[in-house]
Amino acid sequence: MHIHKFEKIWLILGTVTLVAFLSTIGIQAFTSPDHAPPSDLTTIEPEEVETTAPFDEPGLKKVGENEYELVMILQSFGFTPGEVEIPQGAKVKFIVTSIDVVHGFEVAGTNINMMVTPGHINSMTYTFDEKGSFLILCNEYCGIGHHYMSAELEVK
Ligand SMILES: [Cu+2]
Repeated sequence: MHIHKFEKIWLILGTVTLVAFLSTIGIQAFTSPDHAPPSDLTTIEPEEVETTAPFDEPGLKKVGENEYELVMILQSFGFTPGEVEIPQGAKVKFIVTSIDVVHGFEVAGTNINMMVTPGHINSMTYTFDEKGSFLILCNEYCGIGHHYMSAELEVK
């Protein structure tokens, strides 16, 4: 069987590209920390969120040298607490859950973005290197008042 020279080149190029891309995905899946298992494997009884630790005391807690935990409850149509002040340079672990329906937890301008499902606890860590105000918003349509659902995060 005769294969034209250009066709051979394209076949080799296609095969090499495919192997390169699949290898990249394979290597990344096992080595990149960004591909850790999802945080929401921890579960919670949605009816008992407000009486279960750490959600019985929502807010910012200092857990180490410039390290904080921010516990937040999401409900239609707001966040508890609704305003948070964080010192500049602090490493913050967000721990969030929903008491009613599926909400979104996004800190605009950062890569913090979680889908918050009732019955599950989500967490994510982020370091705020620069001062400024950040808007926390719900980015999953959760009902008629969804567009009012936001909170303020101030890095001082
Ligand atoms: Cu919403």
